[in-house]
Amino acid sequence: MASATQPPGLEQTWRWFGPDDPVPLSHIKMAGATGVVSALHHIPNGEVWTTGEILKRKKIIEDAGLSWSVVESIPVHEDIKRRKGEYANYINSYKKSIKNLADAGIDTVCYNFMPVLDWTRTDLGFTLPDGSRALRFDLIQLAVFDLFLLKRPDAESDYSTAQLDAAETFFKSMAEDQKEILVNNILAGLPGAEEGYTLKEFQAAVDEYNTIDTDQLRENLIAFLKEIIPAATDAGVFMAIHPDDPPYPILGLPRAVSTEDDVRKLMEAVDSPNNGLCLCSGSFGVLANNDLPGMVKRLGHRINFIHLRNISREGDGSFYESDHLVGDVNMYELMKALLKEQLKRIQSSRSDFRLPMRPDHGHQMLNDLDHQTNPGYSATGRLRGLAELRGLELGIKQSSF
Ligand code: CS2
Ligand code: MN
Repeated sequence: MASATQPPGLEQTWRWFGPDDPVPLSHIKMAGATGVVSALHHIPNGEVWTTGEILKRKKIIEDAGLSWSVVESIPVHEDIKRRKGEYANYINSYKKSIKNLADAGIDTVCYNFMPVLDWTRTDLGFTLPDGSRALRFDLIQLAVFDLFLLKRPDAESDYSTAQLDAAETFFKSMAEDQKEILVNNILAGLPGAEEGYTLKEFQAAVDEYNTIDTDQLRENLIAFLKEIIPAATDAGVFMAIHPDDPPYPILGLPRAVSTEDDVRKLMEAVDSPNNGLCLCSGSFGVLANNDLPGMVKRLGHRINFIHLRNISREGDGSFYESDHLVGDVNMYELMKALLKEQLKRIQSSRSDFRLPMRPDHGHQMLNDLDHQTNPGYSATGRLRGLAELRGLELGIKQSSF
């Protein structure tokens, strides 16, 4: 129970990709999550999510004894990000989807504003010393893709001489099937990304950003916020923007949500609690300058959704996804700051204190290794992550509040 001195704890949620997800709702229930994070992936990007489709998904989730806590994500059409073409129509559709979700009783929507690609990894089966498998992002492998497989014009200028040399050596050592796997990992390998591309289509999509730099992308994002946040506020929906992953420009594409300063600019541009952040510790954590507990202290009142996972930085922007409590993100300080934020909300009578959190990705371990899993979205690996985070939370609540 919430009291004046102890927070109830973050709402424990779990991402479910819908009826085709190899992890069924019954297992999510056994993992102890109460909320489900889901999206209507079958609806093409840009189309309105109808009340009928929303209610259908909601019923499936509720019949399993769970609640549809957060929508992740309503994808933002490339035309909106570039503010070209049919962007005005797509924004209208976006507003209608928000309204339809609100009418169905769903009040939190996550989204991102990364050009062309959602999150990016180069290795989807990086074996850790204990035999479990993790996701990894290797900047040299990204350079190999960029320079020798995509052959992006002028790509050389984005890398140092040492990186160019390392990429060339690596490329020469690769067998044909490894090249294919790398292309597939980057262009089509990850769940939640709504777009899939061939190399040619991908280059064409990247070219569309030739004239859009960081400032222009930020302007386009703010223009989008100025239209959707009033609609979300009217509907009572809390929007949560997910940071860039990785949090720096790749493949010549601009980035607008990588640092605390980026977030502050967005929060100030449209100053409303409905214009909020999805605090993804694994995405922000890749930059050592992103002080996550400090970000919660300073921007906590605008956090509408939380992704908790850890990473190990490998220098040069490369990293792998480490165990939830072990890595470069200080999960203890972060959890403590989040619980303090929750307590603050309760004490100031804010109604939005549930603070939904999900273990964001997990390793493939134990029986995951013999099952089909969506990369990052294993059952046992995430179960371990959630269980560890739950224990950490309990320990903090019992000792420091
Ligand atoms: C990824 C993304 O790291 C992550 O959370 O799984 O798919 C992310 O959920 C989306 O970019 C949010 O819009
Ligand atoms: Mn995330």
